[in-house]
Amino acid sequence: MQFSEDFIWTTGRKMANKIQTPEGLFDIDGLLTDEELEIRGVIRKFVEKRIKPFVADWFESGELPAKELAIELGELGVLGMHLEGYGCAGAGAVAYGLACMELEAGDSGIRSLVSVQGSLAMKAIHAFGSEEQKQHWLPRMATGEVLGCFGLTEPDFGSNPAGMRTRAKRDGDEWVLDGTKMWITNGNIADVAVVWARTDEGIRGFVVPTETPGFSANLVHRKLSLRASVTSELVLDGVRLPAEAVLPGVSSLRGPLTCLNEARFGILFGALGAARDSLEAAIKYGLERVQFDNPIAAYQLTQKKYADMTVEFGKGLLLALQIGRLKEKGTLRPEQVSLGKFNSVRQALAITRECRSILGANGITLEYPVMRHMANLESVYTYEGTHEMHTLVIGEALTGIPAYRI
Ligand code: TGC
Ligand code: FAD
Repeated sequence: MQFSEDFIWTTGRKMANKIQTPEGLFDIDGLLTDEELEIRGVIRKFVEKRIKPFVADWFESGELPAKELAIELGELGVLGMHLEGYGCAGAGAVAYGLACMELEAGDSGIRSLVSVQGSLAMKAIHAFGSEEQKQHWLPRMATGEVLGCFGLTEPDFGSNPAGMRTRAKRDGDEWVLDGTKMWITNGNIADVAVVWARTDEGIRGFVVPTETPGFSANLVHRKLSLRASVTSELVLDGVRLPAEAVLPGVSSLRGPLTCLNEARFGILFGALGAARDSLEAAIKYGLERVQFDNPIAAYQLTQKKYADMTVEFGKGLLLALQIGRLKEKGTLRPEQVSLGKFNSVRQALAITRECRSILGANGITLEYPVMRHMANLESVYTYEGTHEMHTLVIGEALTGIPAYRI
C-alpha cells in the first residue's frame, strides 16, 4: 500500500501528503541489497495478485488449491530457495526471510506450505540424504511437482519429540514403520513424507512415498486457525521400505532439530509479514473510518496504538535482519533463532489483536485480513516449538540450566 496521495477528510481538512509506511519509517530498504529488494518485490507482487484476492475464501471454506499453488511457487523459485544445487536457487538467508515475510503477509498457511516443503522436507533430504535421494527427490520438489511433508510430532509427544513412539525395525534388507504422527502440514496432499522414527540406532529419518501400502493420512477438521492450510494425521501401519529409504546422515534428534532451525528462521521473518499486513490495514481503515466527525486515525488514542505497534514491528524486523546476517556469516546459533521466533510471533500476535480493535466490528470479519492473521498466529505461536519452549531455550542460554525436564 502506498500512502502517497493527498487525502481529503470528510470534514474538508487536508492531511499531509507525506504519509510513511511502518517499514519506510525505519528505512528498512536501506539495509537490503538490490537482489534482496528485487526478490522481495517479485514475491510481494505474486502475493498481491495470486493470494490476497482469494485467501479469505480459502480460509472460510478450509480448502486450499495447494497443488496448483505449489507449481506456481515452484515457478517463482521459492521452494527450497535457500538450498544449494538440485534445482534450488541458493539464495541468501535474508532473501529467504523476506520471501517468507511476503508470503505470510498473504497468509500464514501459504508460508507454511513453503516452509514445510523447503525448510523441513527438502532440508532433511538435502542435509542428511544420500546423493541418490537428493537427485531423486529435490529437483522435483523445487518445481512443486512433488510435495513433501515432515512428520515429527505425535499425539502424545509434541514439545518433547525425544519420547516419540513411532518405531522403525529392520527386517532383512528392509525397514518396517509403525506409529502415528499428528498435526502434519501438507499430510493429505504430500507425495513424500519425511518421517522420524525410533530405531535401535537412535532417531532416524525415513523418506516415505505416500503411496506405500500401510501409509494413510486423515485430515484434521474444524480448525479455527491455519484454515488455508492442510493439516493431517499420518498413520504408519506396517509400512515396508527398502534399505535406501533411510536418511544416512543422522541418527539422533539433531536431524529433525536441524531442519526446525531452518523453518523457525523463516517464521521469525514470516510472522512480521502478518503483522505488517494487519498494521497497514488498520492505518488505512483508521484514515477512512469517521466517528465523531473525524477519521479515527486522527484521535490520539489511535495514533498511540499505531506508534506502539510500528515500533515493535520495526524492532522485530531489525532483530530478524541481524539474525539473517548472522546466518549468512555462518555463525547463527539455535538459541538466536529461538530469540527471533519468540519475539516476532509474540509481537505479531499482539499487533494483530490491537489492529483488530481499531477495525471495530468490521475487524471480526473476513472482509479484512486482520483477524485471519490473528487466528493463524495462534498456530504459529505453538508450532515449530511453542513459545514456552523458546522461552526455555533462551533461559538455558542465559543460565546454563535446561528447564524442560523436572
Ligand atoms: P537435546 O538432548 O538437547 O538434543 C538432542 C540432539 O539434538 C541436538 N540439538 C539441536 N540440533 C540442531 N538444532 C537445534 N536447535 C538443536 N537442539 C538440540 C543436540 O545437540 C543433540 O544432538 P546429539 O547429536 O548429541 O544427539 O534434546 P531435547 O530432547 O532435550 O530437546 C529439547 C527441546 C525442547 C529444545 C526440543 O525437544 C524442541 O525443540 N522441542 C520442540 C519440538 C518442536 O519444535 N516441534 C516442531 C515440529 S515440526 C512443526 O511444528 C512444523 S509446523 C510447520 C509449518 O506449518 O510451518
Ligand atoms: P504440548 O507439547 O502438549 O504443549 C502444550 C502446552 O504445554 C504448551 O503451552 C507447551 O508450551 C507447554 N509445555 C510443554 N512442555 C512444557 C515444559 N517443559 N515447560 C513448560 N511448558 C511446557 N508437527 C510436525 O511434526 N509437522 C508439521 O508439519 C506440523 N504442522 C503443524 C501445523 C499446525 C497448524 C499445528 C497447530 C501444529 C503443527 N505441528 C506439526 C505440531 C506442532 O509442532 C506441535 O503442536 C507443537 O510442537 C506443540 O506440541 P503439542 O501441540 O503436542 O503441545
